[in-house]
Amino acid sequence: FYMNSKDKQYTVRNTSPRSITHMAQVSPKPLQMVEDQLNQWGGEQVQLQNSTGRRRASERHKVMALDMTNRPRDMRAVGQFGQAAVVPPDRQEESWSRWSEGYFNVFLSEQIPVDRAIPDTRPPACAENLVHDDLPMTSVIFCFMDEVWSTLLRSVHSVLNRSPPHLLKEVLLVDDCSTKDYLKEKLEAYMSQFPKVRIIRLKERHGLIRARLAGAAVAKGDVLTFLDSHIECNVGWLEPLLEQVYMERKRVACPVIEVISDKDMSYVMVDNFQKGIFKWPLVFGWSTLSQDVIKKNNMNDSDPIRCPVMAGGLFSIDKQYFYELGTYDPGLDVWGGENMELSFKIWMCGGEIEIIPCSRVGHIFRGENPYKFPKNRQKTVERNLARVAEVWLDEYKELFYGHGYLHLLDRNGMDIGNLTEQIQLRKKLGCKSFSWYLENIYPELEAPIVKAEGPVLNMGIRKCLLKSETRTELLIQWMPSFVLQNQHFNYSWVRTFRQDASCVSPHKTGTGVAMEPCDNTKPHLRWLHKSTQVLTDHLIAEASPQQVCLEAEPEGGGVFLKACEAANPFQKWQFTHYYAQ
Ligand code: UD2
Ligand code: MN
Repeated sequence: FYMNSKDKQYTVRNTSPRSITHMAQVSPKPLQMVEDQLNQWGGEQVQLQNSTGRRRASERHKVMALDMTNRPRDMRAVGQFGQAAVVPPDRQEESWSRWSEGYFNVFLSEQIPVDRAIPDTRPPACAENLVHDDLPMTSVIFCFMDEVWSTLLRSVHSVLNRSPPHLLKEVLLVDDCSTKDYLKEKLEAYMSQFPKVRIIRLKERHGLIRARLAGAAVAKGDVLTFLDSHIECNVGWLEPLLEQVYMERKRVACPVIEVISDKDMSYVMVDNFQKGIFKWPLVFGWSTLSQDVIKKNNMNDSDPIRCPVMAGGLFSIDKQYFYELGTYDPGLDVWGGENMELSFKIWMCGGEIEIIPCSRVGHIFRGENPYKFPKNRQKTVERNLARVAEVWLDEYKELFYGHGYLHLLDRNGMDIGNLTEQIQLRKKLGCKSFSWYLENIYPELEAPIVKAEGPVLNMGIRKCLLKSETRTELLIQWMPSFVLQNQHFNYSWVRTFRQDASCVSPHKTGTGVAMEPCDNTKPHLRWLHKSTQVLTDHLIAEASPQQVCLEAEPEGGGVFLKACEAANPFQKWQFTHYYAQ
């Protein structure tokens, strides 16, 4: 259902560096037609309809028009129109027993038509938007490992049925070495009905990341569109993605990811104005734009939203640009972290990531991965994230390690692989720094580079620490009226206690303390320190077998290590500034 309205005169936005012919409307939603169709279908299932056949313009946003691209074959089928499906009482047990086949309600998924209609959840303005009629064609790439048959089919049908044929080059099904018989035996036969579908069988398990690369390598479209294999594309999902990529080839366009309930398979519309973000230690999440931002930028619910990071699964990218960027780091294993890697790479190397509210795709979010990790899942994701941190985060990688991944720094038993190529690629592309990224793309993120800094006051003697210029020992000195450079210390996220590149280290023998070159991989350089702006606490040498603490000599000018005593004020220290707990 793709309308090319030749009878209208369109003013063309003059922002495109490319030539423009004329424009076409994105899967329009002529209301009268929706209503006629609804009235013709009738039935109590269609609760979204307005049977009067007329409605005021102000009511329009309340109405979710039904997907007209795909007139349901069976109006009364379970789950039709994206509604919740119910397991009959006598099939409950069966339904539960099949949950772990995909970690969602596999039983219900099987009852639902593979080409069901879903409500058109786009903001009303979307149907009136124009797109160029010479948009590039895309290859849609699905990678899957043991995907449930019914959801895989529904994913493919939603693409075939709701993509304008002239924009869909092909659908690539990259089978990442599935073990299920139905995927081996039936898939070719089923898909042979659809000339645009190609199946690629990987001989060994590649993992999601390298499977995507295998798909990209054989893709014939000018744009690559990656999708998870348990999704449903909504009406008009493709045109706005391609339009954005076409307008700016370094723009990576993501649809709004809506929710297909894992329990009842209903299609759930998500809130508007959400963007992809991360929190430390590189955990993906969503954040709703504040009213201030929306007002200040005069934003409508259909305007693209700039995202610091993408969720990972669903996006369109210019194929040549993807290769210019060096694709994904091929050293990433199986699953996880690749969305961070690609996001940082895109922003820091001159591109941009946007969520396009006019493009909407439902996705089944699952509580567990229905496939095995060749190694352990936790270790795989950690390793991937450490690669990303080492290549892209500059000095901010300490925040990543400090928020729960300190054990990765010691590198005992954890080989994160060779990074030379990735680091060279970053240089070759002339990418900006991570601090540029934080300042310009993700200013809301709290990312103090150290936990605490400034002169360090001892609570017993009320003097500050000083790094001697001539000796390796630390000394204690009266706080002068001006702050000496060698009184300025940092307490870092990786728990080193340092001045520039010198770290405070417990002497290997005796009770003294000395400075030595910082090295984050050395556990003996770590200190536990829990002070805040108002509370003071100890500095505990973390690697010492007995708890030893830094203590100021009550009389002299030195410091030494002694067994920790909770109430001893000479063991309590306070930095001048604290940035985080
Ligand atoms: C999210 C992303 C997913 C990916 C992942 C982090 C969305 C909606 N999904 O997790 O695309 O970015 O975060 O890496 O943003 N698969 C393989 N081989 C494997 C493992 C998985 O082909 O070894 C397939 C799998 O069948 C599925 C896709 O990769 O189609 C994504 O896996 P997922 O659905 O388990 O990931 P998800 O949605 O939890
Ligand atoms: Mn998924």
